[in-house]
Amino acid sequence: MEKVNLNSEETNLQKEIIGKISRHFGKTLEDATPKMVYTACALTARDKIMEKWAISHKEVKNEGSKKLYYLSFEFLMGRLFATNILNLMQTETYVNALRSLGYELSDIVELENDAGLGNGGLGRLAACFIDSLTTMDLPAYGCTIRYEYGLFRQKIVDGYQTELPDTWLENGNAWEIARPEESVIVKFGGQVYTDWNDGHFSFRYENAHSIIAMPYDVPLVGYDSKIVNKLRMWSAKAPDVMNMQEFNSGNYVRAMEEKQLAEVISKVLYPEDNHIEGKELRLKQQYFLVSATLQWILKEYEDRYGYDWKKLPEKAVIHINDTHPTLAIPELMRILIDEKGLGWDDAWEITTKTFAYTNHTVMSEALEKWPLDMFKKILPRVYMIVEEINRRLMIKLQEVYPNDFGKHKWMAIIADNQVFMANLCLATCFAINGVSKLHTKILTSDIFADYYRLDKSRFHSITNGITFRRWICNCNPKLAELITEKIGKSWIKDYKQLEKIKKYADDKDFQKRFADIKHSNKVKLAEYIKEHNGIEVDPDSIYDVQAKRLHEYKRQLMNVLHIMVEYNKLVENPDMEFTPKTYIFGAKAAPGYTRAKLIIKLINTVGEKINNDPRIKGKIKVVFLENYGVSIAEKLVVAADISEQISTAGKEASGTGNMKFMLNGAVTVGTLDGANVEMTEQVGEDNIYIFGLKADEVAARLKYNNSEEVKTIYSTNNALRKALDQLISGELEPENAHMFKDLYQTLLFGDYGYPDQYMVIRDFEDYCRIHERAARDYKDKKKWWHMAIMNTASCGYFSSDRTIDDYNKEIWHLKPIK
Ligand code: 26Q
Repeated sequence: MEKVNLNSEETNLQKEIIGKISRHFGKTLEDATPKMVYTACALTARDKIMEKWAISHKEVKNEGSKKLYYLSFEFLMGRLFATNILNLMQTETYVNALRSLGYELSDIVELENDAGLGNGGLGRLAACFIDSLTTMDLPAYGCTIRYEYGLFRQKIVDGYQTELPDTWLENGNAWEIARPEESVIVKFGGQVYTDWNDGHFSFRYENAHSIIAMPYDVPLVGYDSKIVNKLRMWSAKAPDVMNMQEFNSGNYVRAMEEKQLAEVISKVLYPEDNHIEGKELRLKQQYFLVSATLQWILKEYEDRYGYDWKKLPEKAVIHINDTHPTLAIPELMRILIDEKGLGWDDAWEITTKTFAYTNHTVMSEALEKWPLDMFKKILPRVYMIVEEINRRLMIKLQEVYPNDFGKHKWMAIIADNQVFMANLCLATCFAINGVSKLHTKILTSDIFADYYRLDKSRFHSITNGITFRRWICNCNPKLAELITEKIGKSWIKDYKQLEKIKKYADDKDFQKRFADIKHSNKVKLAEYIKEHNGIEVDPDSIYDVQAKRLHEYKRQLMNVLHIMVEYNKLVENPDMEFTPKTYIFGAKAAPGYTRAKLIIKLINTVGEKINNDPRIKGKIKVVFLENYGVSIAEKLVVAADISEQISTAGKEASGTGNMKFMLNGAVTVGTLDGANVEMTEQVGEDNIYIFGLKADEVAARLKYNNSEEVKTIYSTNNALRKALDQLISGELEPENAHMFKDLYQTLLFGDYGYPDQYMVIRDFEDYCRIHERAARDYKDKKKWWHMAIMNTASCGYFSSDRTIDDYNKEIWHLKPIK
């Protein structure tokens, strides 16, 4: 064991850790496994947070300030230990205490399971928001489901994605505190009876099926902040351990089955993003979360302020993260009317002042709608309320758009035997926002245009952001230190300071140090790749990374086709001028999205072929990293030279991965889509590689069939044609030449006669051109590091602190706790 001189704080921590190992596991330090050491460390950090929490809780209660409830079906938190000790300003203390015990902090943090309770951007955004809110001392609660299994674990077998359950709770969760005493009951199904009592209607609910919602709280610390917020995660429990009637009549299995059926609600996260299937269980999950959360919100309010419900909007703002928690709207109406005795108009006034809604997609297949029959069956009383909201909406629409029935139908909450969740939000919320300038423009000029015309003042554009604490301080500590050395540490909380780094963009010494940090991150990633993929990659090659969900609109397929083109050229001419490249992918595909899974197979097949072809002398390597998630992202963003942000323009609402790479000094190859547009504004056109059709050009092409344009490109672009033909020639998979036929077909002929829906073919030439430019620039080291540094320095605007500041000024109006 290394002899380390500890200060008194470190000595105390060392003792605490040993104490936890002994009291929690009944082991001595010598007998403890590294996982036990991790848990012991986490528990010591938790103690510090709990102490802070007790004080903070009292302060927040005393001040009686307005609170934000951020409802989201996803909170993609990742690991918490490293961020928690960073935010407690204790990282150094842990490094030294652990070293004295014979452990490295950097090894210990790797033993925590990711909390992967989300699919991608939307879930990670919620996690970044809660970090910023807390850091800015704004009182806020995240509200979500405590999925027993988060997003599936991806395993690549023979080049194919396979899915395994994500058993993130297997070793316990050091960060959560169960609160059984705050459990509430959520009711499903049954019948509603209407009574007429004392001059008003009342509603009786019979034969409903009750499920217990039990909360688990995760306390959240901000960076050097005063308050502790929390993430409340609801877990489903059967009302009785088992149905005693069934049990007593000898039907033991049946009794246990019922219990399992109830608990299945919080069992697993749905792995689809940007594509929706109306599954009954998902609807139940939705009602489960919102009903439990609203019961809790109203109880908190009632305990503190009594029955003056009209003041609710002054004390609580409820944010709906995409339409998934929209049922919160009719649920609040239901509770106010049925349980608190308010009339419709009063309840409606309160509801419309309490909810705000963020849209995260314009893709039609991702707009939520529910079959009426299913909705009615599972939520009979809530359905009655939705129907009444819709009835009143239709009366209003007839006034403002007389006899424009097409419009009425488009704006209706109920139409074609379906319930349209976005329209319920649009009809109700006092604020509606898009997540980048371009996205908001598309919302207000296209899919939400009719609502926008009705009342423009409700619409906001608030560009997404990322928390600097995780996405640079934690994952790239050396770069964070270098920045702090030059401009002081205030930039960590004051994003505007970051641009002070611009003056070092051409400084020789700074460039060298910046480049050295990147290089050492690349070496680390190379080791990871060697260990996990068995592939040798060269840290001096260009690391070109595309890491995000696999979706056709994100165009991983265009990336692979381009790699094939480069490879073909090298095979033909092995001695041509070529900067060595390592192409790295990380991507999960929704388990039911066959084409996306086929693209993963293609990446791996092409990779196999290229990585093992001696003719190209290792000048290209292709790596597919298994099980992409928050923790792998942390390793990738710090090591990338080039960040691929190449979605079909108009499709990616914002993107946030783009910002993470930018912050860590990668240069973007991207389309003018989502937040890339604003990244270009911030960093300047010279420091980003923009290519491809613009959103309006794409929209124009999608209006009519473009077979001719696609055909012409196919016949004139020889390199592209060759790569496309390789998909069906059997060259890639000699055993099964038809394997990739679907990809070839969809690009050239389309699913419904519309070829190249995502403009892979039409953007291809420009994409190749921009790549050539980037590779040329990479050789000019002075130029390259200037660009890289400018990216980091221009990223201040994309701090989620700025985003939260915008939300707060425009929508929430929370006051920081003093
Ligand atoms: C809904 C109903 C049923 C099953 C699944 C879903 C579902 C789940 C997740 C629908 C969509 C999602 C996730 C969407 C998402 O992550 N969108 C991304 O949000 C980011 C944050 O705003 C943006 O940056 C991305 O552009 C957007 O794609």
